Amino acid sequence: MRSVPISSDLFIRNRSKLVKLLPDRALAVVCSNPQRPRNGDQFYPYRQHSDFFYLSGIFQQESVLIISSGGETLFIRRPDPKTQLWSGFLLSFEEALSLSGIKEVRWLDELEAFLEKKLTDASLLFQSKMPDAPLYDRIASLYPFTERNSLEPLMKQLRMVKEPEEIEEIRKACSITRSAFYRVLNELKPGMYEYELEAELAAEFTRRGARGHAFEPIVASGTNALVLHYVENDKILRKDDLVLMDFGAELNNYAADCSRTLPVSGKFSRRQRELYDSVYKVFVQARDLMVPGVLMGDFHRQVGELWEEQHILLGLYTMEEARQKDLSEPLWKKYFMHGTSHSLGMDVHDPFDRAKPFAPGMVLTCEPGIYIQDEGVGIRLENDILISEKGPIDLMADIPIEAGEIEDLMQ
Ligand SMILES: [Mn+2]
Repeated sequence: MRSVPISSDLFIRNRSKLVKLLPDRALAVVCSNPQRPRNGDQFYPYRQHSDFFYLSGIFQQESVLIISSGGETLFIRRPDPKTQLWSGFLLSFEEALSLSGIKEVRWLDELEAFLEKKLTDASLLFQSKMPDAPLYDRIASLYPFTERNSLEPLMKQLRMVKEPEEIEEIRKACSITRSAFYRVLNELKPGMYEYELEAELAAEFTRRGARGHAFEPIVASGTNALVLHYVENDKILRKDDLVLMDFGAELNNYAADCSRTLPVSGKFSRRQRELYDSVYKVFVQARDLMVPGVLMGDFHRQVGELWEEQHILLGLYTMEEARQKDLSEPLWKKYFMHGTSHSLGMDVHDPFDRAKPFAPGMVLTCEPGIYIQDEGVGIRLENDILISEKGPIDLMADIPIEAGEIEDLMQ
């Protein structure tokens, strides 16, 4: 094990919360992710389905979880010598019980007989959305007349608010992400390639027991930062440029999501500093707005107004020009065209219901940015924020962000 497994208490609690949301006589069927073929006889590195992991703590493929108010059963592959020889050990009943807290564990080859019996008195079968999962297809073909509903809305409701164990995992992922950032601060030099910084991030993630990047990292220098989802990371870092990095470690299936923008030379030019400070100012003000009761849409609009003030100060447009624009397409969107925030958890963009206000236990990113085509500059700063009764808790408060501090560290 690269990292300490999460206590089964979490998964026991998660399942009991799901059972409370299930309608009478409903049976929830949740399948593990299949292995995704890559090429030839090779597969992509295995990643468990987030819903499945949330409810079971089990990382193994070809596993099925059946949950109803009447009980819970976990099906896992029957260990056989050939699989164990080639692919390593499969979970035993005892190991599956200790990871998940599920007392009834059975072999997968007993699933059909089990469902046959269960489905006679269950009217609904809930499945979470997942393309090309052979197990789902098989179950669907066996019971074509059973009413099927998506588990997705229920899982979204649950996963939006994090349990203490989940917050702890995100904190750890943030701490690993912080180490990686320090490593980049030390290594960054003009003339390097963007992918060399990507490698520093990956090296630190792996060294610290993370499974690697939680998402494709962005290392975008100069005008590449204007491409919001730039992942080529193959250009040379030039001394007068900024480099925008959007990166985060994944630990025990939980993600961190951080963005920093650094001067390649170690020192911001006057204009770069002006722009950087405007992003930092909006970041600090936006973070203060992240309190219980706020709606995501209203939050973003408020941040847009903060931006308008900064844009005018930066000389990008005048107040008169801003007022002339119709409200549906405000001028600030020209320089800040993405959202300010998204939910973070097992998925870097975790399920989130925008109709629900911010609530304690939610972990949301705060990521204002400025992108100026005419000047060839893009800057984004992003931290992960825990919503609490006592105000926003910045889980990345210890990752350097202020321009002066960044310059000092790069000397
Ligand atoms: Mn983000």
